[in-house]
Amino acid sequence: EKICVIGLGYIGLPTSGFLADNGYEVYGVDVNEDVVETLSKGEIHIEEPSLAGIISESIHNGKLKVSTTPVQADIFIIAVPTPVHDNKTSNLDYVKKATESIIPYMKKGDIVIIESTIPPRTIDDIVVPIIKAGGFNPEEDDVYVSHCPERVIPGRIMTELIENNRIVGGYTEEAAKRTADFYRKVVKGQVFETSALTAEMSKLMENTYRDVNIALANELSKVSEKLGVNAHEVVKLANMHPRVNIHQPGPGVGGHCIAVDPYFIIEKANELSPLMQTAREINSSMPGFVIDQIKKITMNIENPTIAILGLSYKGNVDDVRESPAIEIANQLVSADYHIKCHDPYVKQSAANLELFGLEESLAEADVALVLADHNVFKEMDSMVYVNNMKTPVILDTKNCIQDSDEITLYKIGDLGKL
Ligand code: SAJ
Repeated sequence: EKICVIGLGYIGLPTSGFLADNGYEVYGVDVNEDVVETLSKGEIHIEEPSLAGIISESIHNGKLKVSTTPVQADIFIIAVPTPVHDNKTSNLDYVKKATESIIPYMKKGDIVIIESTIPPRTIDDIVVPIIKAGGFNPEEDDVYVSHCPERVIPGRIMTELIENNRIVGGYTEEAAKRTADFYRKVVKGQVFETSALTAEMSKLMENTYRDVNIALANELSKVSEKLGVNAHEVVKLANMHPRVNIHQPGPGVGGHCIAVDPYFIIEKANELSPLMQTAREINSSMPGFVIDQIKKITMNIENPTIAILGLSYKGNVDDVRESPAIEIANQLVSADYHIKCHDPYVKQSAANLELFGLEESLAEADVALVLADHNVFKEMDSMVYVNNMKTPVILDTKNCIQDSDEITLYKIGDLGKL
């Protein structure tokens, strides 16, 4: 069977490599010529554990071919971005264009799978009409259209692609069955069949569940600061209860999924989703809360210099999309702080901020602001702060830095003592 994957980003590229590794003849398509050129040399343009080896091997053994235009195939997998506009409504342009782009290459009996995260009813109201306009009749099962939402977590994609359970929502029952049978051949997790709408909604609720729970933890950190209690200790102890799982407070929610997906539900049911909307507001307010904490810590320092450690949206990844750290850095600059950023994963071009080496960023700094829980920061000896900074004061927003006698360590939501 021949598979054509549209979109070679964080989902499409690992999926292409994974399927090629499973023996399929895979054609990867991306509109970005630079991406296609890099990949055709067997190199990759994103950072993800174990991905480089699989791509290089499948390009060199010919199982994976890349191009800027689709080819005829038996299965089409669409994995393109679904961002939100500035007003937080969904932008489905890439899904529409990708679906249109495969029409000339489709034949009867083909399976079309949308893996991108999409608002409820997108398969029924947007994808299927495009395919019908292309001369097919998915109602009559002359082609099979399904939504199988990706559920992999950056940093563990290659493992989760194999291990995770999958939801397959078919436009028809037969579409669900055929699509699910395809995934059953390659994944170890269970594959559940349902309708397209239920699959769309289930995926969105997974990420919304996380967003709401993280908002609860973030609200706790604000309340804790007012009450002078350590939020992290509260979370740890409350979570000893068998039915409680409070999430971790932090500088906000980043990445291209959890900070975006709730809006796909909100736009369809605005008046019925106050909890989801408030969760978004709380999480979006966290960069401002971090700035207030920096203001408190540097109250008595003239022209303070802040070393920012970590710009990606979470630990051990290079992705800065929707990263609260970038927003915090920019807000500090606007508030006339002198900042020096360091992130061993992030490329200067992606961050749009000047980046320094670790010691350079700490040199002469009054405060080190930790915004990502990279392992290298967790494992760092506290003498690195002592030896480089003007004063070894640290604000750890990710609860990942070990305390020691030589440093003054503050955690997010734990400045009550100041
Ligand atoms: N975060 C917190 N506190 C927590 C957990 C996370 O502040 O307790 C923050 C992180 O620092 C980060 C953001 O939330 O900024 C999101 O991080 P994450 O690691 O929870 O999730 P993502 O966005 O990397 O990936 C999520 C995953 N969804 C779920 O776990 C339900 C993943 O399985 C999805 O495939 C992915 O979204 C996606 O593509 O939709």
